[in-house]
Amino acid sequence: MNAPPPDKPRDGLVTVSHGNASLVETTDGALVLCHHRRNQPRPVCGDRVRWRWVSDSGGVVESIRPRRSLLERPDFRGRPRPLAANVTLLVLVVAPEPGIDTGLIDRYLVLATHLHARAVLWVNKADLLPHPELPDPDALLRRYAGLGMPGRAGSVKHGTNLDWLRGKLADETAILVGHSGVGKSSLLETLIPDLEVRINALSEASGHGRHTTTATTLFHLPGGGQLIDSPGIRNFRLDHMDRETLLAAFPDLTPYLNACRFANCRHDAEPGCAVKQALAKGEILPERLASFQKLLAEVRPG
Ligand SMILES: Nc1nc2c(ncn2[C@@H]2O[C@H](COP(=O)(O)OP(=O)(O)O)[C@@H](O)[C@H]2O)c(=O)[nH]1
Ligand SMILES: [Mg+2]
Ligand SMILES: [Zn+2]
Repeated sequence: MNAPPPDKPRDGLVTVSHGNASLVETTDGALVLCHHRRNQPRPVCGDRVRWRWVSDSGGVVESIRPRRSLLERPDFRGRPRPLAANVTLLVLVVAPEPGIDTGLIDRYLVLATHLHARAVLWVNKADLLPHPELPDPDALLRRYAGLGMPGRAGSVKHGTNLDWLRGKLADETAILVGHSGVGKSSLLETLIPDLEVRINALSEASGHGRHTTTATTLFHLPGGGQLIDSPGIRNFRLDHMDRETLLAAFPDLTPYLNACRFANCRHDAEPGCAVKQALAKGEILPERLASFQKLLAEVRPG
């Protein structure tokens, strides 16, 4: 590739960001290693950037386009560190093995609300259903569909219901999240048949030899849309989110939370507790209330 100097800024998409450089996908679909400017915010996976050539093989990121959203996770000191930008869809993968933790689903629902992103629930390993430790996947899927997180049970192993998921992914910038062992890597390999070829192209373009599978990376889907694979998303806390965001993710509880006799009701043993009454009548689920109270302790007060 020959660069006509002096080069003008061009549009690009950050595929993967290392410490001081990003692999930027050009509008022609080529990958260019672009260094980051010092004293400038660091681009992350999913960022739309302006970049330009500085040599015949490499470039520099000039600026980051305004972000639609920024997904962060805490670093070792608990400070939020940017992980991926412009995510529009969270794909939460759960599975009967290693087991389904509804608290985790509730947590991701809050994250989606915080990002103004859509969310879908993929119950993987449906070939293992019915499962003695999993109550009723249909009830679970109905519950979360009612909360704005539509879902399906399917199997990567048997290829069932994958077209439903492909349909949800088209035109989105999606990120795969969920516990280790649920099948995220298997899903990525199925959704992107030439994954290995693409990973090799990334390694070659970054000049680092092997592409590290621990780096948050964006892949294009054959049916349109982009999928971000991020091993780092596993742990995240809600401390940088606010109470309003949490409430917005619990529309099933909000009608009751302010209806108790005492404004400072802890929904424990106080008389006239609307939440306890709703629980007794089966209008709200104990699991959801437990999630809410746990998450409330984590969010920013106010
Ligand atoms: N029975 C069954 N096993 C699956 C399915 N999808 C993935 N697995 C297996 O689950 C294990 C964990 O999968 P992996 O993709 O590494 O999960 P990850 O940790 O979320 O990336 C592997 O042994 C997979 O072969 C499925 O649909 N059914
Ligand atoms: Mg994996
Ligand atoms: Zn109460």
